[in-house]
Formats: sequence, C-alpha cells, structure tokens
Amino acid sequence: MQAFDLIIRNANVVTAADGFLCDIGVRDGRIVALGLGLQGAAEEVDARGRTVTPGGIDSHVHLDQPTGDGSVMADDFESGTRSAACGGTTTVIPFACQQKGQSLRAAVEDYHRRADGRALIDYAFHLIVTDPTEDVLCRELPELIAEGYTSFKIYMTYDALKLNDREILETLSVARAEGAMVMLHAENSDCIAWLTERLLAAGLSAPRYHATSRPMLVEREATHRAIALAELVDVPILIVHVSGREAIEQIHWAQSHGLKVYGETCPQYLFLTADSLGCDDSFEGAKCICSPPPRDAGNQQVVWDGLQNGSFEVFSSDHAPFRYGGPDGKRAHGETAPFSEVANGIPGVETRMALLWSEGVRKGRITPQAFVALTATNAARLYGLYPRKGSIAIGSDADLVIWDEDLDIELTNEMLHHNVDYTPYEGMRLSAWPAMTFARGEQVWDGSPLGEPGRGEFLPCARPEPAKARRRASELPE
Ligand code: DUC
Ligand code: ZN
Ligand code: ZN
Repeated sequence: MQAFDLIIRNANVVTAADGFLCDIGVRDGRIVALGLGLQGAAEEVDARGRTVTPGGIDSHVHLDQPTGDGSVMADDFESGTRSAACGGTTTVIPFACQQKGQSLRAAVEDYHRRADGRALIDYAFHLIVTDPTEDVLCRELPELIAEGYTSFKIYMTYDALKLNDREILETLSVARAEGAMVMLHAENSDCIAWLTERLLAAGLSAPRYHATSRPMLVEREATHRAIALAELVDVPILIVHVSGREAIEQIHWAQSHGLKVYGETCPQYLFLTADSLGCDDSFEGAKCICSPPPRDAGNQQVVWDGLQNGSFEVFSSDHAPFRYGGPDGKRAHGETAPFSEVANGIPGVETRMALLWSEGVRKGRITPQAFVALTATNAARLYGLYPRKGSIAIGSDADLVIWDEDLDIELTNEMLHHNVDYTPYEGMRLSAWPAMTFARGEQVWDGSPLGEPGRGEFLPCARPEPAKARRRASELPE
C-alpha cells in the first residue's frame, strides 16, 4: 500500500500564520504529512510556483431556504455547493430558518431533507431563531446546540423574522449559558418601515430607493444596540454583513472596550455602491438589492481598512440566490414591484475567494495570511469547526485550493456554476482563480466541476471557543 493517496508537491503553502514551501501528503481525506521529498502516493499533483491555501469556508450562504414571500432560491444544495467548489470553497454554512410558529427541530429536520444526498462539499448549519418561545429557549435550543448546531442568527429587522429587544436578551442568555455563537443582522426595523412608507407615498419605489430606505444610520443604531444588549448579557456576538464606516466604528468601540464583538463583511461592500442599484428608475438595479445596501467609495475604503486592521474576522459571500428573470426571483412581485417587495440578496458563493485574492492580496491591500484567516480559518474557529477545517495542518481535512495567478480574465456569469442568471460583478477583471480545489482530498474542480452530489457530509459543530463569555456565570444574577 502507498503511504499517501495524494501528494501535492512543491506547494507554496499559506496559512493564517505562515507561508512555507512543502509537499502535502494526504491519506483518507486528511493531511497526514507536511514535508519535503514525500514519497509514495497513488496520485501526485505538482504545484511548483503556485500558492496553496486552505479551501474556503463560506460561513454565510443561503441555499434552498424557504422564503415565505413567493420568491424561491435558485440554488439548492447541489448547484450551490458545486458553484462554491468551483470558486475554491470547500465548506458552506447555510441557515436552517425557523418560521414563526414552527419548532426549531422541525426547521432543522426540513433543512436536512433539503441537503441530504445533494451536497458536493461539506456543510454545517446555522439556525435562525425567529420565534423564541419558552420551549425553544429552555429545551430545543440547548438540545440542538448540544447536537452540533452551535451558532444561530437573530434578525433585528423583517417582520417575519425579527426579534424585539427583550426577545434578543432572552435568546442571548441561552447562547451564553450553552456556549453558542450568535450572529446578528443589525438594522433598525422601525426606521426602515417609516422611511419606506414615506418613499412609497412619494412614488419613489424603484430599486435604487432601497438604499435610501436603509441609510447607514439604521445599521449604526442597530449595531450599537446589539452590542449593548450583548454587553448586558455578557455574551460574544458576531455582527454579520457590515456595510461601512459607522457600523465598523461601533464594532471597533466594542472591541477596544474589551467586548468580544466580531465582524463579518462581504464582497458587495467592497465592489458595489448604492449606484449599483441604478441611477434611473429601471428594474435592473434589483440585481443588487441586498441588505444592508452597498454604500459608497468612502465606505468601501473603510471596509478594506477593516479587513486589513483586524476589525473583521470573516469575509463571507452572503450568497442569496434569486434569479433576475423568471417569475419567482427578483420579479416574484412583478416587474414594477416596489423595492420593498423585491427579494433581498445577491449571489456570490463562487466569486468570493477570487475577488478577495485578486483585489485584496494581489493588489497589496491584505496579506495572503489575512486572506486565509478571513476566508477560512477564522470562520472555522468562530463556528466550532477548527482544526478539522480552515487550515493546512497535520490532521486537518485535505481541503485545499491551488491558485492560478497572473491571469487577466473578465468575470462573466457564463463562467459561473450557480443557478442564478446574473452576477453583480459582471465585467470585473480578475487576476486569479482557483486552478484546482480539493475537498477531503478529492478533486472537485480542475477547470471543470468534478465530484458527485452527496459526497459532501454534514458537520456537527463544537461549541466555539470564541463564543465563551468573559465572566463566570456566578457573576451574573440568575
Ligand atoms: N440578510 C441576509 O443575511 N441575507 C440576505 C438578506 C438579508 O437581509
Ligand atoms: Zn441578514
Ligand atoms: Zn444572509
């Protein structure tokens, strides 16, 4: 028998901490040796001159998630994970979303049925808690956390999803007691509703007014409030999809006061602006409707700075796949639907890694090590998947990307593998793209998608170390 199933030779390995030249020996889907001159493999790949990073962990994606408003997500676990693999991502964490009135358990079981047998790469689940009844808080949530669903999202906006401050406090308390990571969608719901009503009453309903209805202030206020609520409970939180300066300032304030507040941002806040939603009243801008909305060039720069200076832990895609054409995507409420009825979210699971490598690393804005931390290692730590995922280390899964660089390619939707009919980044020029992606040692991308649906496994998550409260429980009154 050979010592290894696979050797990736002469790799310029980059981890969140280091960069070094070595061979990577893989057996049974895991990295079992890092060294020079490894011998004895069934298969060898020469990576000479090429950077090899851990496969990406996209810890914020929406796949086949029921929406309840007539729109349908175009990507299921098969197309979504195939697209992820083609873009260098080897683990995704989508959301099992509780509908109000539904048990959390039922939401999880339903989501497993959607995933079973379809995924091409490994996946875990976050929960979305929308109905924190006594049974959910006292029984279901603790049980599910113990079973490996150790992170959940809370919305502060959207009528069908949002919790009020009291409910947030109760839910945060459970996270604290059970050691789960809480993700918060921070936008002030009442401010948005008030602004939306006034805009629509004035006849300002085109996609571009989506940005007007959700100014930075509403994100800043909710971010501030989320931090205050978490401080009161003494529990770490992660603010998702942070769009610009004012929210980053809140996170930075919290971090500089010793609070465990983590931040996530996404490609749309680096590469899109409010102008992407249109400069006239055409519906085309619906392609870029997402929340919070993209801001302006000044805010883009502050987001870049935050990626560089450690304000952000995670760079995820927030892939929310709604088609532009057809009756059940962006147009589910008609061609002339007001912005407030357009499905929220944009695709990006396949483009996330290459956008950040091209525009971040290769343009000298972030280091290769920061890239790895932001796209893989930190997510693994924050969501209880480390060290199985997120690194190139002995014992870790052989989830690897070999990069092609010095390219000059035009990004088009035709080259992507999602089931969405557009990319918001159409026409951008990229200088890098994954040449090969390996997931647990099996090649899932070599310029063409490889691997069978169902090869991806569900990953129960450990209680994340970064979710630990700062004080002992006995220091808080019961
Ligand atoms: N929040 C998300 O996380 N994704 C899509 C839409 C939204 O509001
Ligand atoms: Zn959100
Ligand atoms: Zn999302």
